[in-house]
Amino acid sequence: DGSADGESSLQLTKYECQRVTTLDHYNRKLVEALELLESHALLIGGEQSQGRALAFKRSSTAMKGLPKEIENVDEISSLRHLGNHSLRIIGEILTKGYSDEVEQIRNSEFYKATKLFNNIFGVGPTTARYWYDKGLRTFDDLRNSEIIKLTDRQQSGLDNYDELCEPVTLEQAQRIRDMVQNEIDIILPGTKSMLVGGHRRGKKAGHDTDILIWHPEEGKERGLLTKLVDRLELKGYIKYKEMINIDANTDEAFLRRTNSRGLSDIKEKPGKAMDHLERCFGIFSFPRTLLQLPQNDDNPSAARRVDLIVTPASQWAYALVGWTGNKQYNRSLRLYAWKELQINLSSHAAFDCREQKLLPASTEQDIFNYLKLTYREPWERNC
Ligand code: DCP
Ligand code: MG
Repeated sequence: DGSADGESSLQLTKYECQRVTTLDHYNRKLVEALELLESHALLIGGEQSQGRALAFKRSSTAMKGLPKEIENVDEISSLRHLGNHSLRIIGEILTKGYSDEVEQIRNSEFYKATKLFNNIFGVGPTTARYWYDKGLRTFDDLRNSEIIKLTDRQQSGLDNYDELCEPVTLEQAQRIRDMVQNEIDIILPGTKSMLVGGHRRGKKAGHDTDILIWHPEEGKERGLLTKLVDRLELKGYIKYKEMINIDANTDEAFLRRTNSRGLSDIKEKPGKAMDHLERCFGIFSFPRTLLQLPQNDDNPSAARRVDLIVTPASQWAYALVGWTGNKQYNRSLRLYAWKELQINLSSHAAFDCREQKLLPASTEQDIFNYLKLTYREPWERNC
């Protein structure tokens, strides 16, 4: 950033989206500790803790972005990405191999119980903390509790907990995508689908399978998701599902999101542009053969989390960037776009607020060009 300070100190770009961040990096132990602190801060909750969580996230992504293993805290003390707290933790780990604070949190009753609850599909930090405050600690406590009522989503998450903890390998995700493609080939020939999320970024194992679906001819995708889900349901593949933003792309729905001057919500401040993509997410149940798992006579199928997202063709490139992620990459991309270029970016579109115009894109490369960023491959977006 212009400040050349004689030392051989390490440099990092301001925003994560300006860097290359791959799954492999040099500072695993430090990143693990900072990520634990981030997750702990989120579980504590409240505005202040959320700020601290973001600071830990910024520190951990900085460590992931460094080109070498850090041996001495002086090497990174001039980086503006690291706050005092993070620097102190890093220094401690570098000098004695571990951090007292991190280990204390890791072994605390609060962290263990809330983390366990938070791992259940449908349970966010607020609910995890609420249950902890009510004295609950284990799954048995949840099942036997008379003071709490699980939502259908949480009940389903709890019932399928063990199978949902099994990682979804890339091969399994590809087979699930192939199966979905076969179904949409029957429903509407010409429809396309691809694996997005962590698997597209090169992860060999994910917590779910994210599939983006579209038809090259705008509008043809309408009604598709409902038909697809109906077919999957008939096959017995769906254990629990939630459909959101169904028919979000009908003309009426689009007009409802558009104010009187004809400005849709993306023309406002960033963050206001919600994701209106049609989506079905839930817990699916696949024959073990489909997943190439060893046969189990007691249980012929295995539960997996699946996200099916449908995008109109005109929004495909933006939906692809958004659903490829990762989450922090998106956050930095949107922040950068707004702060540096006054462009409001979402999973649907980008709106240039200076020029007062939408920026149509047909490839990811188009979007990077608009944003004046070097193109990053999906596996370089793992911050
Ligand atoms: N996404 C997002 N914000 C959210 C949820 C999702 O930006 N609140 C985007 C970024 C994610 C992508 O969607 O990378 C897929 O979401 P997942 O939760 O499935 O995350 P990943 O696929 O990246 O990781 P995992 O391997 O845990 O599934
Ligand atoms: Mg995923």
